[in-house]
Amino acid sequence: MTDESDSPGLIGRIRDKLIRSKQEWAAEGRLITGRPDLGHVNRLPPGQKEVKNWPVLDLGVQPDIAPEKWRLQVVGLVENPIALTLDQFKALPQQDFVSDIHCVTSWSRYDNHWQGVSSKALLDLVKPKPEAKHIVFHAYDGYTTNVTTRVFADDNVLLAHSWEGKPIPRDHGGPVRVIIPDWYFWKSAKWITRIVFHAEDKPGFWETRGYHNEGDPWKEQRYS
Ligand SMILES: Nc1nc2c(c(=O)[nH]1)N[C@H]1C(S)=C(S)[C@@H](COP(=O)(O)O)O[C@H]1N2
Ligand SMILES: [Mo]
Repeated sequence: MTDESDSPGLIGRIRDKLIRSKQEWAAEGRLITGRPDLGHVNRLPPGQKEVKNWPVLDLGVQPDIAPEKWRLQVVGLVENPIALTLDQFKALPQQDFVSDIHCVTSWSRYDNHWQGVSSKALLDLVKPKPEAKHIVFHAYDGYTTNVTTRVFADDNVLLAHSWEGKPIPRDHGGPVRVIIPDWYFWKSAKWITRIVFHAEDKPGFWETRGYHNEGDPWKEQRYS
């Protein structure tokens, strides 16, 4: 198996201190303004600041996946489970996307140009069964995060391999990462390797550590 997400020791190597401080933020309700912007009147969601750079945030393990070793499995409650190589992934219909990033730690970055495979194209390929209402993303660093199949099916969701015309660098989740612009960025798994469809919701890494189960920036769904 090329999937190292289940190998022992990965979670043990992650930055315990960073995780603890983020959990403290959650416990304190840090950054909550109490003024949600349900009508999306402002481009910048409440409590956010625009940045021009692109900060790196992860658990401190940045897997180095050789392109020929990379695999994407899309499995679980689907009619056609698949396991793709990077070449096969890049042979799927490609699309360009532009979207803003909103990280729960308060930075937002406008107008990111992505290229990759739309979630719709993937869904057409695997054909989720009617009961497959929930998805868990599994990454090469052991990270997981959950979304509903409905959110994944949104028009602006993709599996991206390029940003601003260049391959997504390793620290930002290359060779391939998820992009879900309508949710805080912790839902956008870097180093994606497995997408599993479930009947039941299965909260992921941050969702079981004090973060909100959804994550709408305009509703300030930062913490649970
Ligand atoms: N595999 C993986 N994906 C991840 C994370 C992670 O630790 N591992 N961190 C999440 C969080 S909390 C954020 S804010 C974004 C950061 O992405 P960036 O480093 O490209 O800005 O990745 C998300 N996806
Ligand atoms: Mo984050």
